[in-house]
Amino acid sequence: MRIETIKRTTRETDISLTLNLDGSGRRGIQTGVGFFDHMLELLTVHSGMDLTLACRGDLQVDAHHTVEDCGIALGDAFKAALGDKVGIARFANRVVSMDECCALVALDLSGRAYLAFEDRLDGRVGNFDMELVEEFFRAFSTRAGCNIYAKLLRRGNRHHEAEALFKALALCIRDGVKVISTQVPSSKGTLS
Ligand SMILES: [Mn+2]
Repeated sequence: MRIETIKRTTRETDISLTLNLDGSGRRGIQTGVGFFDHMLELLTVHSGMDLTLACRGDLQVDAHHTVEDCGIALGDAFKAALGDKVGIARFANRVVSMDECCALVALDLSGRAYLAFEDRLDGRVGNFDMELVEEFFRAFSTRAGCNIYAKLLRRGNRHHEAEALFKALALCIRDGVKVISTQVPSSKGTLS
């Protein structure tokens, strides 16, 4: 079973998270940041994972620690749940349009952490700073040990930009974690 539970407590956030890679989009997400909850729900639904996540963060400061630490916890759980990666598809890429916006994401579950995030997002949606989209992607890729390339092919409304990026990442995860063989998909024989 590719399931992992993480508890992570710091002076800035207190997180409980359970992730099932082979789920059906079931979710219970509460971070205290409405727009971020919306993005994590999209990520869950479109990836086909199950995710329960409760975070109590220092929102009196801002949403930065909450978003970053949820990315860390999700990345840790994802890496642990993926295990030895035997048989996974590993590579994925998706293009997702969202009204006037369009996002491209490529994913390699390589074991190496690298985020190439091509756009500078700014401004706010609700109490969510758009620059936190990149922070989340970076925290996730760093801790999951994966390579993510993300680019908005067409920009527009901030809500749509974030949504297109999260949906494209979700679909890449759906494709990348799929078990399609009995081999580790690497000429080195390992993706650890
Ligand atoms: Mn929306």
